[in-house]
This record gives sequence, C-alpha cells and structure tokens, in this order.
Amino acid sequence: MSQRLVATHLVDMMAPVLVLWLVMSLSGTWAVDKGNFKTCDQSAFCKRQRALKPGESPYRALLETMELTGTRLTLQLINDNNKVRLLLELYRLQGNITRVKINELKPLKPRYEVPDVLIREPPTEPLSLLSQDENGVVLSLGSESQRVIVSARPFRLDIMEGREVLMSLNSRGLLAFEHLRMRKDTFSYKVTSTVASVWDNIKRVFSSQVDPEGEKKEEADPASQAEKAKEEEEEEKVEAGMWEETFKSHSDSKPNGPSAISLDFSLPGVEHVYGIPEHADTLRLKTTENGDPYRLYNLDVFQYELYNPMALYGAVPVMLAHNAQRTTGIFWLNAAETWVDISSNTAGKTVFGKMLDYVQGSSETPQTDVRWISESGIIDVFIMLGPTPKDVFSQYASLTGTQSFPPEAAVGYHQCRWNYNDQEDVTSVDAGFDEHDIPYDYIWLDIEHTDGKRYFTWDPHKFATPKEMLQGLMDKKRKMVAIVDPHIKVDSNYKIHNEIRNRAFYIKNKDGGDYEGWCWPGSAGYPDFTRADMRDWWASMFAYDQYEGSMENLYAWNDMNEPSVFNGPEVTMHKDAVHGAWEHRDMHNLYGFYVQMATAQGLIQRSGGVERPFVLTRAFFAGSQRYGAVWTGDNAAEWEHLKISIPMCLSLGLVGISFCGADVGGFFKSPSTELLVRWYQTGAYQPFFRAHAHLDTPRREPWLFGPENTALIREAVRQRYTLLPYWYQQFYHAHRTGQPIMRPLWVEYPQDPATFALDDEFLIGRDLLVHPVTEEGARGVTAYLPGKDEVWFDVHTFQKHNGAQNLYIPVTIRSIPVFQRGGSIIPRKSRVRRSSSCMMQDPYTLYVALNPQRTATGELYIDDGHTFNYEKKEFIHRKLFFANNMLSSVNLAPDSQFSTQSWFERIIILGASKPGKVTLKTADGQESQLEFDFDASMSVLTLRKPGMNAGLDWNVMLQLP
Ligand code: NBV
Repeated sequence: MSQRLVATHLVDMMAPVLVLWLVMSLSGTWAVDKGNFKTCDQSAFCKRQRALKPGESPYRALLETMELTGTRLTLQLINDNNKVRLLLELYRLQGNITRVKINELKPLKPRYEVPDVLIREPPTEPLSLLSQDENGVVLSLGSESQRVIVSARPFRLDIMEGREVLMSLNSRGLLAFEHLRMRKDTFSYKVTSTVASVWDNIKRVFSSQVDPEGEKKEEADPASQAEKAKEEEEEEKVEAGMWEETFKSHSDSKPNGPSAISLDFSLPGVEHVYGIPEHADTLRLKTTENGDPYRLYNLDVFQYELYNPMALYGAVPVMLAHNAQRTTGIFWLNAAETWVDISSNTAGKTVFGKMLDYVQGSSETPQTDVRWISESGIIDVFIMLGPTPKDVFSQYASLTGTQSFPPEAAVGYHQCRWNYNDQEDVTSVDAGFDEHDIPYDYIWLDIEHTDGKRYFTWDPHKFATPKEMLQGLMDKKRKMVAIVDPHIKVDSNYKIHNEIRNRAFYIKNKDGGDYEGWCWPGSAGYPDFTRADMRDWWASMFAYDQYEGSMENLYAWNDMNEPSVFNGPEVTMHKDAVHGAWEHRDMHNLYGFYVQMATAQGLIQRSGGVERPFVLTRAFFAGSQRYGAVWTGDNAAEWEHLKISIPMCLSLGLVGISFCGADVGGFFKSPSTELLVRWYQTGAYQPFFRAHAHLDTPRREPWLFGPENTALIREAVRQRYTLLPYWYQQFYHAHRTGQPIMRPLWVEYPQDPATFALDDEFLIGRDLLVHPVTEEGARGVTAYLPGKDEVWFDVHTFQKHNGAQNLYIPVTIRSIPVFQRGGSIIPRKSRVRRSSSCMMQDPYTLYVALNPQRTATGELYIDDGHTFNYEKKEFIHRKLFFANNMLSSVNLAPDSQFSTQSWFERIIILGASKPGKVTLKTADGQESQLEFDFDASMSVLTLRKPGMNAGLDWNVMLQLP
C-alpha cells in the first residue's frame, strides 16, 4: 500500500472511534460503558481464584527445608494436591517491616519480579529462632517483642506483638500459586506416547519440586489416583480461560498459561481499611462480598462511575488498616492485573447490633479479611507494622521513596483546557488573568498544539513561534506545560517515530513485530519504557536542541499512559504484547510509572541536573510520587465528582502520592456557575490546583461568569497564593519524610473513631482543617473539629471553637470553611501578585494560633524555589515557637547557606491577651518596641511591621500590663 493509501485507511479505521468519542462527549449522558471493562467473572484468573473458598489450605510448610542465615529465612511449601513446591523467603526489614516473598521453587521459566519501584534493596535485620517443633517455628522479629509464627500444617503465618495477633497470612487458606506448566493439549501425556515421554522428561527435570513421598503414595494408592484424575478433569473445565481468553472481540493468547497468585490476610481488631487507589470511591474501603473486588489495572475509563470498585488510570497496591490502637499496611509489590477482596465480620452490623453484642458480651473481635489476587509475577509483600499512621508512611517511604519536591510555581494555580487554540489565544488568556487580577503560574497546552498529534512538535500554523510565546510568559514569570503522550504516530516523516523504530525501542506484538494500536494520531507505536536505554533516549528528546521550540519554562504532561489503546482490549494494550523477556501482562501497571520517570529525567537532564522538573501523569504505580504529580483524570462537572475529589486525593496521599488534584470545574460537561465557584474553593485547598475542560465544553476562564463570580474565584485563588509558604513547606516535609500533605483526620487523631470515615473534610499538614462546601445550594456545613484538648480558629473570622465537636457553620457562596489548629504557627504572604515567582522576595505574615496552654509552634522553609540546590543545603529552615509570652525563631539548619530579602510585615496572634508592651530583640542584641493593635472581642493581637528578616534569629516578647 502506498503511504497515502495507508493514511486514508487509518483515518477510516479511526473514524468510528472518534465519532463515538465525540457523540458521547456531546450527548450529556453520563455513564461508563461497563461492557468495555471486565468484571471479575470475565477475567479468567480472577474468576478461578475467587471460586476458591476459605477452607483448609493445601499448602504445608516443609520444616526440614528451613534455612536461617542471619537475616534471611527460607522454607519450602508444598501443595499437597499437586505436589508443586514453593519457596518462601522471610525478611525482617529495618524500620518495623516484614517482607514475605513466595515464588515457585523451580518455575518452568523465571517469573516477573517488579524492578525499579523500590528505591534500594531494603536493608534487613537479624532474625532469630525462638522455638521449633514439628508443628512450626517461632521467630523473633527484632526487639519489639514481635514474633512470627510459621505453622506447618496447613501453612500459615501469624505476626504477633506480645499476646496480640497483628496480622495473619493464609489463615483462611487462600494462598494459591498457579505454577507455570506445559500446555496439555500440545504436551498431554494422555494423547500420544511421544508427547507422553516429553512430559515424563519434564517431570524428571523438575522432579526435585515433586514430593517423592507423595509421588510414591500416588502410584500405590488408587484413591489418590482417582482424586488426581478428578482434579485434571476440573482443570480441563477451566482450560479455556487458562491458555487463551477472549473478551469482546479480543483474544489473549496466554502463551505461558495460568500464572495467577493469591494470598489472604486477616486483620484482627480492624474495621477500617484504606488505600489501594485508584478508585472513585469513599476513603474507607468497602467490603466486596456482594460485588466485584476492587480492581487494580491501569485503564482509560471513559466517563467513570462513582462509588465503584472498577479500575481507573492508576494503581498503587498498598492498603492501610487502622484502629484506635494501631495502623498497619500491606504493600503487595506486583504490577500485573490485581483484584482485592475485602470482607469483615462486622460489615452490615448496625451500631445497635454492635452495642447489643457488647452488652451481651457476645461480641467477637471485629476482623477484616483481605485477599489479593494477581494475574502473574510472584508474591512479594511488605507488611508495615506501624504502629502509628506516621510510622506506616515512613515505612512505605523507606521502600518506595517520597514525593518529589516540585518547583514552588507548580504549587500555584494552573490554567488548562483542551485546548488553547493558538498563540493568540494563549496571549489573551494570559492577559485575562492580569486584567482580572487573578494570579496563575502555568498555562497548559493539550494535544491540539502539536503538528498532527506528533508529540515534541508544534502545529506550524497555530503555534508557529513557540519560543516567542514562551518568552512572553517568561517575561511575566509564568510558565507553560505541554502534553507529551506515549503513543507515537507511525509516520516515516516523524523523527521521533523513525528513531524509536530504528533503535527497536517499540513494544513488540506477540508475533515479534512492532506493536501498533490506535490512538489520537491514528496508528501508533508504544515505546518500551521498561528499557533503561529507551528511557535515556526519551529523556534526551527534551534537550532544548531536540525539542524544538521548547524553553526552560516549558514543562510536561503525560496523558494516556495506562497505556490507552483505543482498539485494544479494555481500551489498553494486549496482555500478550512483549517487552523483551516479559509479557505486557506482567508489568502493565508499571507502564505509566516509567513514562513519567523518563519524562522527569528528561526535564532534569535538559538543565544539566540543576532544575527541578514538573511532570503530571494520569497513570501511576507505587513509587510514582518520585516523579511528579497525579490527577484524577476525566471527571465531570457534577457535584458528586467535586465531592469524590476529596477521598480520591486522600487515598493517594495515604500511599505516598501527595501531589494530587482533580480537574477544577469538571472535565466533561459544563458546570453551573455555583459548581464552578465551589470547585475553585475546594481545589484551592488541594495539592494540585488545575482547572481543565473538555474540548467541546464552552469556555470557562474565571472571568466569564460576571463580576461577582470572578471575584469569588479570584478570592479562592488568592487564598491559595497567600498560603503558598505553608503549602511549599508541606511539600518539603512530604519530600523529606513521606508524610501525606492532604491528610484524613484520623492520621492526626488516630484514637478518635469519629475521624475514621470522613469523606468531606481533611487536613493540610497538621494544622489546617478544610471542610469545603460541596453541596449545591448549601446554607451550612457541619465540620467535625477533632481533639478534645484542641481549639480551632476560623481563619477568616478568627473565631475560636473547641474540639472535639461537630460544628455547624452557616455558609454563603463566599465561604470556604478553614480552621487553624490552636498551637500552630502558619506563615503566609498577603501581597498576592501575578504569579508565585513574582512573590519570591515578598514579606511574610505569621499567624500564631495559641492553644489553651498558650503555646504554639510552626516552621518556615525558604529556598530558591526551583533548583536542586536545597540538596546542597541552600535553604532556610526555621522553627517558630511561642511560649511564656515570647515568640522566637530558631535555626533548624545551622549549616545551611541561603539568605532571603523577605521579612516579617505582620504577626497575628490568635487567642492572645492584651500586652502592655511588645519588644523585639534581634540577633545582634538590638531591642525595639513594636506597635500593636488588640481586638478584645476576638482576642486577636496584631503586631504591625516587626520588620525582621525571615532568615535570622529573633524574639518578640509580650509584656503584660
Ligand atoms: O488530551 C485530551 C484529553 C485530556 O484533555 C484529558 O485531560 C485526558 O484525561 N485526554 C484525556 C484524551 C481524551 C479524553 C476524552
């Protein structure tokens, strides 16, 4: 076929997809087409595994095979039904983590072990044997009176602290390991004698994994032979789904046959589990007994439905379990399609029922049971034993790293739509922000900016002089993000495609050719980002001389990296596509992680390692926090979508991904003005703050809804900018420690059950509590203010409220209910300018909120806002504290070097009493009196123009009259 013909053919093939896309987007009907995505029943391995019911496990630990060498315990397990042996490895890791690995002892070929997600080989600690008999062994897990009991018949593991069982593995007997095998219809020993001898040979080769005793018994014992025949018969019945599987018109060739794994975990005393994003569901996970399990399989789900366990764009296989005494976590390191079942013995019991149980003394201990099922790979699970939520975050961060520290500008406001049409459009939107006095930092370009969906290029007519455009933004200290998707147009005139093809960097199809799928550009190849050499090459494409028209204020956005393949099964890649030695099946959930990794690497490299990157991704996995931000994909302009943005981002924060946001305004459909305003008010208090809209929606820049609404949106965005010092400090902390930025209340109040299932409010860091208004026509909201010893100050009125209480707050359309915790000090900048970069040297205002003990603490972090020089100690980090009527600033980083021109222009002390005089003492010993105002009705003391430099030591003393 000539090139022209091919092109016409492609356009023909694409047309129905695009038309469908367009019709659905315009037609206002909101519903995911569930038929496009598998249920557990339609996913052969999930169905097979879920059919196994709790009962006696066929697995037995062969204690005589146990080896304990310092920090590593190994032990063989045998499946008494098929005699296949597994190898269990157990490690105690530093920081109260236990790692359990289970693989086949001698797999027919290696099974996939997830690379690149752990930041290093986790350091181990010694394990010691406490006791052993024919029933099992007891090992000591470090010093914390923790033990693990390995029971032999059936095999199970119990992790204990003192007399308490923290977690049990395989206690319900659901460990399953589909061993790799030869296909029977080709190699069946029943069929021909030649093949029978092949099979015999294979059996001989792998005889070491067959229990010799069992085998002898089998030969002699007709009962066991009958049993085996029955099993084989059973196996035949499910054979269809084991060696090939079809879904709609797609067939999966499954060359390796069945390879699923599964394991159950019991959590005594636990009624609340969280995490395993991404799902559009409540923060507290639900039991799944009456429906599908939660699914983890990165998918481009068109018009996703809410309160549903269906898979979405990203997958982090980490679950947290919490009760008032302890928080633990399970990290299931597997990148294949995964399903998670949750059941609980208290599910469905009413509060009355539970009370009755309690009164009658018949209450059994509440327990949550979870079960993980993955299609391939091995069992590699990290059990994070807390005991506090913060410990679990540190434990998880020690494995997969922390949130990357973004440029400060990325913490500001982002203006996006699909699409800004041309350079003129960009210029006029940019000017609109100035005209309406609304700050913003980044304007975004979606796929239409490219030359025919060829990423790294510009449309020659609409974006003819990109550098001019970027320079214009740079002059205003603003930046741009351009989309770079991972599907590459198959076009021999496109440099990127030619290079990838020539270097053989494309993912292959099952027959060995380059895998091709349909996406925005028509026929597209998908670079194999699992290869380090491919990633290096991709990164090199961001060099200024490669990515023509790019400049240092251009950043990147990776969309469609699940990967999305319009004509693929479930709109994604065929599982039998090939990445070198592995099938796509093995690492599907990692693809997006690698795309963002390579893109971030590119942005770092183009600056010679100096500048921090900013990359937004739609698909993600455990560890994606290291490479940038995540958003919740294609939501809709509906109130329920606004509401769900809270639990969706909270769930991501719990598993390390702090830099999360949802499309402000909703992507599909057009928001009412009230919804748009409420969404800005909510988004202003979420970590990633970006407005975005679908191509077919009417324009919705903030000033298009009349002056009153412009003012409301301006106010919300300005609140974000005044709080940037606090936000930035939260990012610094998240980067250093792995603690989430946007936090569920239970993270700070772990003993208060009233905080365990809140979906409509959250904390930013420790000190700001936000209960955005997410109900249409709301006249008031009820916020739970936690902590019986806490007080909370309304940040707008300074009114003080006691915790713990449900506080009804009357609201108007202007209200954004936010409270500062008594006992905290929050820095703000009250002079809002065009962009965050314009505010770099501006003065600070400190908000000191006193607790009932009349003390408060806080921090101030300052650096250059964009380079990696903070790693070379070029920053200011100060502790601020108020006690004994004195506010002081002390250096938390004495050996760091950085100076700032910023100074303190105001200090506002909430919950203060009136002083007689206020004296400032600076580091050089100088003393001066400060002017102040005191509002007796609200107990607010304002120190005017104290004037000291933000980077130096000082004290402010309040002398009582
Ligand atoms: O690139 C176009 C859109 C983008 O605006 C959106 O944010 C992504 O989530 N993209 C999806 C592709 C198609 C959406 C229907």
